[in-house]
Parts: sequence; structure tokens; C-alpha cells
Amino acid sequence: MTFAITLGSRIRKSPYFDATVKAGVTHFTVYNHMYMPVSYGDTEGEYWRLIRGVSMWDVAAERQVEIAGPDAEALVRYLTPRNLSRCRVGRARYVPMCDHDGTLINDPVLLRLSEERFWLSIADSDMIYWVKATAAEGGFDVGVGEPDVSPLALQGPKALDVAVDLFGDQVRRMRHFHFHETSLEGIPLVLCRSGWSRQGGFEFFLRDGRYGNELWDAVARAGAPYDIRAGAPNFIERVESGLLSFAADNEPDSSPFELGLGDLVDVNREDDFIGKPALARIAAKGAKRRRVGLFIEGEKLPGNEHPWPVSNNSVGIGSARAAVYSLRLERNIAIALVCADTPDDAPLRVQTPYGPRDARIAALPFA
Ligand code: THG
Repeated sequence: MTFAITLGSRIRKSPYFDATVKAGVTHFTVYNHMYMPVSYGDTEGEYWRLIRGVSMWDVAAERQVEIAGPDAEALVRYLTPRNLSRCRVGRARYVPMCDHDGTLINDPVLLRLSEERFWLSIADSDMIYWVKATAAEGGFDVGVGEPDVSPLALQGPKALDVAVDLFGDQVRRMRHFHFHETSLEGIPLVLCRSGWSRQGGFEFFLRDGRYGNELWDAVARAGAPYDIRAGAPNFIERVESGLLSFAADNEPDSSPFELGLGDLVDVNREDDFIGKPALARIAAKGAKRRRVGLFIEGEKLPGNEHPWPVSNNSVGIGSARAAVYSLRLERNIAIALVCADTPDDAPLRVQTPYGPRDARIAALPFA
């Protein structure tokens, strides 16, 4: 089967769009109403470059919701169940956001740019409406908007070498989730040690979309000695690493507890936040599902196009949400949501489109 995606104004192009086309992008997904590259046609090469070298990704679709004004901190605290008592300027935090039922509705990275200015770097859901409505209904004195900011990710064990060549030795001292404003050849950006892989790296938050191609080319030039290529958020690596993919891994009613984000929820906070009573109830009662790894037996499987049903002694207990053949472990693995009472050693079966397969629970991240 071959499909094409029709380009049109309802879906937005990234400032790096032309650069990624030039680099040979073959597959896009749509994320936050933008085209986002997911493949350049070399699944194995892209994976091993991320594990052993360095890769550059157009992740402009991770849009920023900016909250600025005297009540910015109060609003941010109200929007997430995470305790932000020690979030200083220049620091980022992974902050689940929930609705009033305690359901996860996004899992952004929060950046504190100044005392009164924050970015929520969002996953795939329309958070700007939620944040605007919450601000207006609650009478918070803030402005909420989507600034012209477009992240470019540099990921892999050699990302640090490329960043040092671009910005100098001081980037070696940057710790995970620390950031600062800087520029590259006059292009304004925020440099953050972060990214959606466990291989290490940086994100360049481009501050002016007119310079997308220039920034892309500057990074590509600096990366050339390290054999950098265009890549994309990597499905295999993220399943191995157990990174949550919002909307892929969760059910529409999943709470952070069942997704492994319970440590980021503080129901004992003194101040109020959206979903607090519901989350306190779920915390007391226990989550009904849990997110686990699976080893799936048998021959190499293609990635799943939809959740695959999982059963225990012929009783349905959940689904494999993200399944893939691990090139590193040389076996099929998956991230699954299963009933909370499923024992770790349960003999499971996964209904794949290629027939039923035996499976068992594995710890996340995969070793
Ligand atoms: N970068 C930026 N924005 C994003 C993402 C990103 N927005 C959407 C999506 N990705 C958010 N999801 C995640 C999930 C995990 C992490 C970051 C974003 C992550 N987790 C670390 C871990 O699990 O080891 C650390 C978590 C922590 O220390 O709190 O980095 O990739 N800009």
C-alpha cells in the first residue's frame, strides 16, 4: 500500500519543512495540526545513528503555549498536578496535565523563561484552548498565546560534540532540563538539554520561523564531521526506553497513575489544581490499569497500526499500544496497558494481524 498526504493550508508547515524535504523525508505524521517528519526511509540506519552517533529532528510540531503575566506562575501551578515549588528560571520540568476527572490530557515539558513567563512545550492535543479558558474563567492576570517558536532536536551520544562545536565548551556543564537564551550565527534560540530519547542531546527552540532553513543548515554543517543525518522521533528507541507517547500509549480516560507518571502527581499539595479531588480518589483506590512492557514471541513483527488486544487465559485484559521489533534486543517488544491486577508472570497472548503470539510482561525501560 502506498499513500500520499495532501498538503493544504489547514495543516501547517514547519519552518524546517523545505529543509526536511531536501534531506529526503519519506513519511510525515500530523501533530498539533502540523506535518511532522517521522521517517527518511532508512529505519535501521536512523535507529543506529541515534544509538551510536547523532541525528537531527524537526520537532516544530511540539508547539509552545506561552503564559506570561503577574499570575503566570499561579496559573501554571493550577494547570498541573506536579509540585513546582522549586522550579527556577532556566529550568524545565516534565509536567502532566489532567482534566477534572484526573484524566491525562497532555504531558508537556514546562520551561520557565522568567519569573512571569513560561512555555508549555506540548504533545499532540489542543492545549491552548484549555489554558485560555482556564485563565479567563479563573480570572488569572495573564496573556496566553502560541509564540513563533519551533524546536529542532539534536539527539544521540555525539550530540554533545556537535553542540560544543556550535556553542563552545560551556554546554558541557549544562545539566538535563537546564536551558538558556542564546543565538547561532545571529539566529535567536533557546538552547535546552532535553529531547524525546534516552540517548542524550539538546533541543534548539528557534525564536524566529524565518530562519528555519538557516538553522537547519548550520546544525547539519556542524554535524557533518560526526556523520549527522536527518532523523525523527524514533519509534523503536522510544519503546525500548519506555518514553510515553501521549495519545498512542493511553486510553481516552487514562490517569497519570496508570501511565507510570504517578511520581509526578502530588495530591498532598496545599494549593489547588485541576483534577485534585479526582486524582486523590484514584490515588487512594488504586489505578485500574498499568502501563507495562511486553516481550512478544515469534518472528519479527512490523510496527502496529492500531492497539493489539492482549488476553490472559482467553480473557481480554488490555492492549499492546506500541509494538515494534527491537534492533538492539533482537526481539519483539511493546508498551501495553493491562488490568492493574495482571501478575508479572501471567502467560499472555497478543492478537496481532499476523496471528496470535505468546507474550509476557517486561520491565520498562527495556534493559
Ligand atoms: N520536547 C519538547 N516538548 C515535548 C517533547 C519533547 N512535548 C511533547 C512530548 N515531547 C512530551 N513528552 C516527553 C516525555 C518524556 C520526556 C520529555 C517529554 C523526558 N523524560 C525524561 C525521562 O523519562 O527520563 C525525564 C523526565 C524528568 O526528568 O522529569 O525527557 O521531547 N520540547
